[in-house]
Amino acid sequence: MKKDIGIYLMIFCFILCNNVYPKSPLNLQKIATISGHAPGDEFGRPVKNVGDINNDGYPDLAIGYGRYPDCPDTNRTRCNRIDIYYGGDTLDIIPDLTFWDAINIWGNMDLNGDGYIDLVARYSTYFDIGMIKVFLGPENGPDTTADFTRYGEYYYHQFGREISSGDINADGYDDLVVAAPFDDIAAYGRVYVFFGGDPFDLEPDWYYQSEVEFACYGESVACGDLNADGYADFMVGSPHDLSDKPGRIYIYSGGDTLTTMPDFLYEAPNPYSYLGRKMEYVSNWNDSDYGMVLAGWIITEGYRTDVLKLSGSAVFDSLHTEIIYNNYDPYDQSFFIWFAQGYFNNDGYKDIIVSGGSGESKKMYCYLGESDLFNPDTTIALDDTNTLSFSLSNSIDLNNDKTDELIFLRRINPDDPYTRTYNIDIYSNNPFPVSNSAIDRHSDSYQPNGFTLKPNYPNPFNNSTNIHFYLPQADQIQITIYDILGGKLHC
Ligand SMILES: [Ca+2]
Ligand SMILES: [Ca+2]
Ligand SMILES: [Ca+2]
Ligand SMILES: [Ca+2]
Repeated sequence: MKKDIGIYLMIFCFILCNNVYPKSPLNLQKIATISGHAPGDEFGRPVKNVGDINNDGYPDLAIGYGRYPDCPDTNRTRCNRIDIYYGGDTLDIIPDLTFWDAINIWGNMDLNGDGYIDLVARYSTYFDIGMIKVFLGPENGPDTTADFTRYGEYYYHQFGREISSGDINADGYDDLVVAAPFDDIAAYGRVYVFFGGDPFDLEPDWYYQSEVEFACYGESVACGDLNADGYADFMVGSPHDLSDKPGRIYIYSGGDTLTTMPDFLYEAPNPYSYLGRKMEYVSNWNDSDYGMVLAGWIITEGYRTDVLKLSGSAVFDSLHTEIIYNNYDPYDQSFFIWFAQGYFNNDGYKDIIVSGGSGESKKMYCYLGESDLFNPDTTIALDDTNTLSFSLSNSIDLNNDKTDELIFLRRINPDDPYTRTYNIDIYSNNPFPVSNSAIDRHSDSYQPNGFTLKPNYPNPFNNSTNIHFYLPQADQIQITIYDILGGKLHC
């Protein structure tokens, strides 16, 4: 009997200890505020982590204006503008590079395989045809002169409204997925894939147009490896915004060639679900080799927002789907409208933060990995009384210390269009210095602290490849190349 009690106690303790096992805490501190230019300028649309575009080892942050009042072209009273802020051990909050008239920008991709991050930006056109420009990243630092330009095909096509990238055919070059979810006929929606290469070109290698009217196919797109076969897969959301049909997620498996037949198709169980308006690919969740897709939708009953969780696996037929209800606040209609993933505390597990609520009750639901995503580990409420309204914008490791910073958009006087102003607040679990004066981070003046060896490019390669390295001072060096078994090949 005594022994039995001991076992029960052990089991009880195991359950209890398992439940109260402390995760590494999230202790966010505000490290910087970047203010907009003028009331009503829509500062903070968009906010993007574009990757390390000036080749100094620190990821760089893009922040846009939707209605900037002081345009270089004086015929216009408002224009779009996107600024890039270079990351660093000390952050300065002075823009380093400006893309005038760009509505949105995407980075973190190398389309021509030269080891330098390339940028793709979206621009407005007459009749909302849509246009994108590609800026290949040169060795001597980024520039704002476009290398390629492409327009949409139809009026109101909104070409470039959403863009994603990944190496879909696993040839060492990132590929570009570009959506045009509307048109002037019946909003079928069309998505294009442009394979990367050297030389790169902006001629589509794959496209598909929905056969269903008002499908808005491409209102969201995402890219990533769901079945861990080394080929990035791509996903297309088709929310049927303009009809009563249920929303859909199409998944196309990456490979050496692509077909227009999806490898997996998920349709929401209810009409007016708008599944596919918003979609995120998540890598490395709970240390899994397989990717995961999260997609927001509306459950008609109660008009509440929930999330479809689609977990990757080796075989596409058996992709596992679950519906994540917001148990914390079942009537939260804004759940999953804003989203960020990254390494926010210091435990090395991928974390997810989902924002929800509205106005004064705005909350951030934090799922600090490892997590099943059904119950948040903690919630954050950043709103100040009455005048402030926060939304989560993005994450980026600005000082490259393996802890991602969280970027929030703060609106002051959000209900008054004449005085509404916007600030960007940067929070971190590991604060670092911020300077109000400009720090020169151009790559030609970059002095590395220590030895850095960059990945070779192209990779794979035939008879030659380039290997970049940085030294803190000029010195004699020796490079030795080993094969995968550790045998010395070349010196
Ligand atoms: Ca950088
Ligand atoms: Ca490149
Ligand atoms: Ca490729
Ligand atoms: Ca950091």
